[in-house]
Amino acid sequence: MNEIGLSEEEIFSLLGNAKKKDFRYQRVLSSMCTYPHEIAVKAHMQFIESNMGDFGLFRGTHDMEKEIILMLGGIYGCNSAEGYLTTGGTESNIQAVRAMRNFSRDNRLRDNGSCDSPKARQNIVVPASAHFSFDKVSDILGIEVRKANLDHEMKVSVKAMESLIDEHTVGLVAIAGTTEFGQVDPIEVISDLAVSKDLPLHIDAAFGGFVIPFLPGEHRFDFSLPGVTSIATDPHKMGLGTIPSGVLLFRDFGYIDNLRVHAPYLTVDTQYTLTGTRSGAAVAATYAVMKLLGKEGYTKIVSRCMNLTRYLVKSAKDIGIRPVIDPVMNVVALDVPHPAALRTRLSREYGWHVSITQDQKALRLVIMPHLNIEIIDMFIGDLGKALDDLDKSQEGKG
Ligand code: 0PR
Repeated sequence: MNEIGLSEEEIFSLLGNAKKKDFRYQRVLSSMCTYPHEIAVKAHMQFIESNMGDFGLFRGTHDMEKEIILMLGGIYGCNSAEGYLTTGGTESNIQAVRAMRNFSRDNRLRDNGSCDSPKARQNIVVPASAHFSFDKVSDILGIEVRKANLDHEMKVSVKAMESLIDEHTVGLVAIAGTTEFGQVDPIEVISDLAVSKDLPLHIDAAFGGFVIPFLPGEHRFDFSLPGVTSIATDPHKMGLGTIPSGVLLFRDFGYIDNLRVHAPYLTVDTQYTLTGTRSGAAVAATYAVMKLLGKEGYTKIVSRCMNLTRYLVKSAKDIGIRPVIDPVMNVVALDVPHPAALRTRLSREYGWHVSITQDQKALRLVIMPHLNIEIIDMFIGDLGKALDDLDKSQEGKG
């Protein structure tokens, strides 16, 4: 650390240099984040000091948080949903599984009069397409994460899920908007399975939560299905809020109450969150952008992203590349030869940031609001060139 403080001018020069090294989103097709909406930035700044970890001190911010939960509960089919703002999908998933685990522990306590851990490890059953945050869940909570196979459309096979359930299963997870394919699992059927097995069902809608409700077709994924007990959705992805902002919603207080800890020093004496200190700025940002856009505004944004996605898929088909599945939302996996090499070439030679699927078999693109037709045209042009380059280098090898 420097002995004496620098001048503001020197600081801004340092910040400017750091900023120059950061990529601009315009050439990024690998990210589920984007520029936050202008109003979200303004609101964030206005509430920059607000701490939701001690919300008794920040009642106005807390009222906004409650209203976000009410608004999202409203579009997710449950006006009485409970919840709070997290740092994103990872925290929401950890907390949702922690609630399931505690729910099952409390049930055992009630049933057996003892909460001794069962000899076998507890488990949850998730789709094989689950985000890697569930591997963190497993590590942190010491729970086995059983991964059920996908079908040819990259949706989880409900039969496979059912076959993995046993007496040590504490809950199920389904995904509304998978990280790699943007696919929605057959959540209606999984909800029935959860009800029949008397297990809680968490929906990871970190990406899809701000997309699916604004798509024309109907993909049922929310509390309107009786088995769904919790939902994770991220304003800092398609919600156009600021980073970090996720939302975790529970069907009712009975579930969130499984996360209660006594908080003796605070203005409120219980806490349900994972982190203590929490950003009130992200609450204000989410509230502001949701109020400003309303359903109409989000529908326009989603519809623009879907048009761009369809345009990208058509342009890719024109150069002989097909998507692994027809896109359901604005995430596309393209079936290309040598995806890993292509990704490197696109980045090194052409300055594009794209990703590949876990199995390394497809190029993965996320069509976020920072993209437009001109950018997609440029990208497809460079993709064609990069494929030709690769063809030539393969021929050279042959
Ligand atoms: N659940 C799903 C379905 C996700 O896609 C993600 C993140 C998460 C949970 C975890 O969310 P947080 O990262 O907010 O905790 N999906 C993206 C991914 O891992 C996140 C991302 C965003 C990655 C921007 C890169 C990037 O530039 O691919």
